[in-house]
Amino acid sequence: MPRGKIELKNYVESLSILDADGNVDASLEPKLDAQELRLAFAAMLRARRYDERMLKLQRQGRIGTYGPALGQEAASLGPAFAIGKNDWLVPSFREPAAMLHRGWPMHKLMLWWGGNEFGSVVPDGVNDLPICVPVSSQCLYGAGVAWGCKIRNDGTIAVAFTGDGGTSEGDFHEAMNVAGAFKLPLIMVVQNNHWAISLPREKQSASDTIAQKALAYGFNGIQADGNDILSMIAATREAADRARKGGGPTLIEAVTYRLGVHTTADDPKKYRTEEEVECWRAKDPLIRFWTYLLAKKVMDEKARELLEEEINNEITAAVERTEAYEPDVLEPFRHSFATMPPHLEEQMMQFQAYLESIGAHPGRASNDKIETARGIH
Ligand SMILES: Cc1ncc(C[n+]2csc(CCOP(=O)(O)OP(=O)(O)O)c2C)c(N)n1
Ligand SMILES: [Mg+2]
Repeated sequence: MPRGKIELKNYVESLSILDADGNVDASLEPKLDAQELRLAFAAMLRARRYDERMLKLQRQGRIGTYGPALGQEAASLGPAFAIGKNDWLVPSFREPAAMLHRGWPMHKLMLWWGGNEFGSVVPDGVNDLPICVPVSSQCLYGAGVAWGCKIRNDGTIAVAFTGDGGTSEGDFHEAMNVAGAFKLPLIMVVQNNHWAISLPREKQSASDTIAQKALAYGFNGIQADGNDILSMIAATREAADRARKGGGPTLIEAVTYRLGVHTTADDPKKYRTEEEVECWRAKDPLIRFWTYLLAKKVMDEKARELLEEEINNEITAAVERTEAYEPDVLEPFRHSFATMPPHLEEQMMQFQAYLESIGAHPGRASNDKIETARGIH
């Protein structure tokens, strides 16, 4: 065989519908009625205010380390908004907008960040996996869930989230490979927020785009403006339609920016400039969407005020509920087994005796706590 050329399908699409000033490209505008538009804005605002409060709670020592999602509300909400209740969502930890929209009560997310494993108990009727921190593990869970959807053949699909840093992990590539080879109904959303802690996107990968990684695995990739909720909804709808029709997976690269710290344990001033942050602050997804809604006369300032008040009340009630929860240091013993093995029970008793000897909160040494926790709705 002489030397030749193997032609490759070698492009990815890009999509931007609302520009940085909130002007819409009407030819690409997804179909959303006024109620849906209001709902999407409310969900983004709710996530933003939740995020702000969480940062304050952390600074006050009332929760543990927190990883803000400031500026990534559209990238995370769009996919959740575009899929159905029976579809599956596999979040990482920067998707509060998606999770709150899917039906996670706010206090559950707060419990999670407070270090309480009951924040991982999925609410009844919500087809999500809990918050998951190991970078890129979400990709394999997503592929597995999507495989389940395919076997069940019930028309459902899975959406999994990871970050730009996540694309350097083996898990991402294994998941992409199996998703392509098995034509799984998976939407792999990569929130390219330009940073993986202190590592910039350009040092993460030599690829021009993250979206193009899909091509090597035999499926579609699209680079969507992740700070534009309309682009994220449109790109996900298209990918979901394809997946439901048996057309296989899609990789959506959501181009966004982590406006805040990586987590509260991080100081980004050490590795990035204020000018860069300011440049992205001007592309704030909430401001853009709000400008669009005002121009469309779908909402006005009065409606916004009411919404702000409603959200503020919800957050305050969620904080109260979270803080009313009495921590029990014996919970880790009870968490791993439905029925505690005798050796673990013995260790728990010893630990309880120790706690009592030092006058610490002894917890309750019974095995019914998990059931009680399932009652946390
Ligand atoms: C397997 C694994 N390695 C390392 C970490 C520590 N860690 C947490 S987040 C993070 C960076 C992830 O970057 P990216 O995927 O871009 O997501 P982002 O934090 O920007 O949302 C790292 C290295 C981890 N959680 N899991
Ligand atoms: Mg990142």
